Amino acid sequence: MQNIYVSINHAQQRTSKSRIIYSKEKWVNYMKMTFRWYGPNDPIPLQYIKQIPGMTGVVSAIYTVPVGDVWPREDIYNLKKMVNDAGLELKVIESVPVHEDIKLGLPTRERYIANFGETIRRLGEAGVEVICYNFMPVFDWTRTQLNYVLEDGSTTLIYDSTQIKKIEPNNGDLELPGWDSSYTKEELKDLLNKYRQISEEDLWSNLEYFLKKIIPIAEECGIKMAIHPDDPPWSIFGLPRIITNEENIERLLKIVDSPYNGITMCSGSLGCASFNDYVKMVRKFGAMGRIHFAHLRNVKLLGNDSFMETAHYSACGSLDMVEILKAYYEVGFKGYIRPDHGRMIWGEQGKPGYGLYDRALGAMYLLGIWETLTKTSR
Ligand code: CS2
Ligand code: MN
Repeated sequence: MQNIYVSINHAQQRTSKSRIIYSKEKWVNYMKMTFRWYGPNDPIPLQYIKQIPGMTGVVSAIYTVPVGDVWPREDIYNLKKMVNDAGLELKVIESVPVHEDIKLGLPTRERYIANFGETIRRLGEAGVEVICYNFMPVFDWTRTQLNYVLEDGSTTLIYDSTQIKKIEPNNGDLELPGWDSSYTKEELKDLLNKYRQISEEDLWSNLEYFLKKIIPIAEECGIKMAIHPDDPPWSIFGLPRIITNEENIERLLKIVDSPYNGITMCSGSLGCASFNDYVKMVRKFGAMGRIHFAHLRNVKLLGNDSFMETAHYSACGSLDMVEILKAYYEVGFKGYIRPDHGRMIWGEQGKPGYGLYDRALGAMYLLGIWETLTKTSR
């Protein structure tokens, strides 16, 4: 009993002396901390996410609809209700997938672009503000191992370029860790063959075609489109990749010069290439008001185009999180932010990169830096 009283008195005293008012401070309104959640099948309960201090919402998607189909209103509202009932917001969707026929520029793209537009409208009706998407042919993020054991016993995702170079995907036999392909061997072979005729410039013109149809709809609905950079930001398996560096992002932004045509600045994706200066890009694109969503995680460059993902803490990787957040702070970033991939720690089992613990640590670390910046800068 006594112990309890002592500790309460102590806490009260400290609070009154330093006048800490936690919830209503200005800095909380600057950027909004979010967490990626994979829907009802995610092993992490929404309530646990809500328990992370400073969490305003989750970033999620409808995972049951085939790529290219319109998202049913009912599914969108069910997801929103689930999230809201847990006291969280659903303002960012990651991702609405872009059908391969759009990236390939096939005549069938008309139908898929129309469907994408309709999904934007429906998400707008549900109060969504930002849609994250990517334009990477066939493969999303690519790694060679998902459970690389670090010295401290935690596990992480790594990319070993020598292993990637040995893979010959064109025979359709490709097995990549984490790549949950819904394609049969024949379909994959066929798809990769179709891309053989697609150069980088072709991919640019297919992206242009898509953006010119989609951005006006996004504008009408008040939804900010935020393209995710390619991960890693270079060509793999001979497939073109274009959202890779500062120059190309600038080119993308000019295709439709609208604030609704923006980017998801992913530090881990852009930062694993030594040719990218992530901080410089945040300052540049942030000042232009074109960053709508920030993914923050650290990576350690291992040389030779290889890298590993690390804890968010600057000392663990090659990126300086304080410099990064300073850049966001100084450009007056008011968008959504999330810790990106984390390691698996404390024996947690789950989706590699998307466990609760290390991402929660990441979120708190990022908020700590942010709070410090708001109280020490002017
Ligand atoms: C990755 C991607 O870095 C990341 O966030 O996990 O899968 C990302 O979610 C998509 O490329 C966005 O469309
Ligand atoms: Mn990312």
